[in-house]
Amino acid sequence: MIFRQLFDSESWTFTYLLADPDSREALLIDTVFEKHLRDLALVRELDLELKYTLDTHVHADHVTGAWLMRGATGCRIAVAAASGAEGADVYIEDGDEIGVGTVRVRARATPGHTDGCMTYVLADESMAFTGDALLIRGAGRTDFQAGDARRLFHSVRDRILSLPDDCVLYPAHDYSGRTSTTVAEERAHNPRLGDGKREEDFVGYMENLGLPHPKKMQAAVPANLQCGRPGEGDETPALPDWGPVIRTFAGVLEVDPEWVHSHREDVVVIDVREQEEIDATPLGCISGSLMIPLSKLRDRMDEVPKDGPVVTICPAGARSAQAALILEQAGYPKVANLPGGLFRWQALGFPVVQPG
Ligand SMILES: N[C@@H](CCC(=O)N[C@@H](CS)C(=O)NCC(=O)O)C(=O)O
Ligand SMILES: [Fe+2]
Repeated sequence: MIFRQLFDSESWTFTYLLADPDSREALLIDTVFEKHLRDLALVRELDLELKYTLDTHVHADHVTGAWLMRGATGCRIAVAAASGAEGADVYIEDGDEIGVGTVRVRARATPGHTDGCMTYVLADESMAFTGDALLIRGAGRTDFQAGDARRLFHSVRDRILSLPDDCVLYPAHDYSGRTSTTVAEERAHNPRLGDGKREEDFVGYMENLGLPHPKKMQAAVPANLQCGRPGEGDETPALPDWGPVIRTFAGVLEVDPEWVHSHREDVVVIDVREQEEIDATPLGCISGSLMIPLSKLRDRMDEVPKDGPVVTICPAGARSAQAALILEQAGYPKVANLPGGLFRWQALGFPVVQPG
């Protein structure tokens, strides 16, 4: 199985990518709205076809990226029927199986943090995605969204900690840098829910957490009840629209070389090679390029026009990626790297001239 754990440092949320290496089909558990382009980039770079987004529950602290993902990939949105969310494609009940190719998860209703929480257990019970029912050495709060500490106690004890000892548990959040745990570990060391802790202990613990409500709760819950559909006027993570531009998983904006070739007149090309390098290797350059070595770019930025599209280039497209990042961070609204650089440009049969 292809498996990745992703993290959103704003909401401390984990997103999980699961995919079948043969069919290349994938599902994403608990996507985050603001991380849409990152997750999309990973799916694209791993050459996967996203089939489902799957949310463990109606989150109170962040908006799901499910609606955006469906729009971008045509995937189906899956949520628990008991979540009350509208606009999904698949409504999951306790015991249902969902998956892609050989990667299958079975839903276990684990209410208590919310009344629609699901834990998704991999078919061989080697992994489980517990949402906010079980957190590492903790548990999701039970003071809103129909939360119920007694219910959560039984959900976790009977439906999560009853899994095999070595089942690895992946929560939806961690607030101190921990990433996973196991059933045996939580049974031995969970201070609220581990072996020997009684329901009354747990209820007392949960009634006295004293946590402030999540900052985004007022907006997040209604949005998640619509599977993350943005409201009117809400800002959505979007790619620039001045050309066929993507953002890579590395965070770099890249533009299609063919488009640059056919729109050469509209684009300022910045060649960031150092002079010695140009002298030493007769690679040629794209006609009309502005020659600004990467090492001088920060000092010579006023030579780069701000409004029009700017495309950075170097032999292999690596240092020019850094140049694109520098310009983007400096506020250039239309900048992108030329992936593959001059080598690819020439391999595509596009012309170069000798630098003057
Ligand atoms: N400070 C965070 C609070 C996050 C929060 O309350 N998270 C919920 C999950 S949605 C929880 O159960 N937290 C348990 C804990 O913090 O121990 C925010 O504003 O978003
Ligand atoms: Fe939650």
